[in-house]
Amino acid sequence: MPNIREIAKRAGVGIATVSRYINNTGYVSEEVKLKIQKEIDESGYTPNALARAIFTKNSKTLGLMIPNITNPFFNQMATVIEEHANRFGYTLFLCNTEDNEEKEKEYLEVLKSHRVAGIIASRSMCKDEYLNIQIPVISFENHISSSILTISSDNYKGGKMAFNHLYERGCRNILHIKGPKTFDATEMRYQGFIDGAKEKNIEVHVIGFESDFQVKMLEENLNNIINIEKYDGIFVFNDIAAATVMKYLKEKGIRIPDDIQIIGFDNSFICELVHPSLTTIEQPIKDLGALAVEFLIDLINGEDIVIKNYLVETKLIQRESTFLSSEVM
Ligand code: XLF
Repeated sequence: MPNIREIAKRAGVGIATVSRYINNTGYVSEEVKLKIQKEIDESGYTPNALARAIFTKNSKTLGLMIPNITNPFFNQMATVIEEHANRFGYTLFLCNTEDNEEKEKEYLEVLKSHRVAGIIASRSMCKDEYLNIQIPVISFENHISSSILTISSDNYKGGKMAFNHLYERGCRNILHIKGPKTFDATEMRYQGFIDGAKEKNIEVHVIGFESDFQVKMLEENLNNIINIEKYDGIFVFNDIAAATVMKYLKEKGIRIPDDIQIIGFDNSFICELVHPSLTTIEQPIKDLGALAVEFLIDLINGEDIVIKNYLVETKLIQRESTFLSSEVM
């Protein structure tokens, strides 16, 4: 396969002219364009993306660190981000970090070597690695530093909303299954939830899951919950974990919502797929994804944006898992 140097030689022009033509970055006469295109067509030359990145200083690719691609919320979010990035002429490198520090570090090196124009780091487990990076970065959820913009849902308010909903539905014996301590978002949900309970003078019980990977949740966490049947309401830190808890409850013969009402967090597509359908706190996935891409592209373009924590509103979506069966149509 010929390279750009050979194309330039065959067309009788300089490498810079071929680059200007390929990348559309400056004037090339119509006559020269035809000559270059003829050589490209005849030789089967395809410009290498990396070479193009070196020439133009913008590879038009973004790196997306996703912590768990098997979680429906994150696969929906990756789709939104990809679509939105494409609209701006960018393509995506998808890195599934599995909340693993080493994996994320390795991916970061790969993204640097491919000269991505910017990175969206979600739920980062290796914050220090981003501190002196020369590439624009946006963080989703886990706060990295005061010089990196963070986007997340208003998880605190969402957690409080979840408590208030269970309370309004008549639950008084409530369990919160919280997320791992390393997830800023679920720590905020937990805070909001227990503050809501304090305001109503209700004592709630809390247990923690160590990951949001379905198989691990089943194996490592659920069997440790003692006397789950004594609760009448459960708030689970995200939808995928809530679906797992629902399966566990059903296997024990516990009826949802008649015996236990349950609420998740995300409003991912599984809420409508499980039975009964799952009440949840919605994270506006489309807005979050679009915002992350737009802020990142602004940074790449050198625009002056305020670096802070951007919170996006959450909202209660009530479904059958908190309806008493007599109320279900
Ligand atoms: O990191 C949090 C925990 O799980 C994230 O927003 C999610 O809710 C996605 O399911």
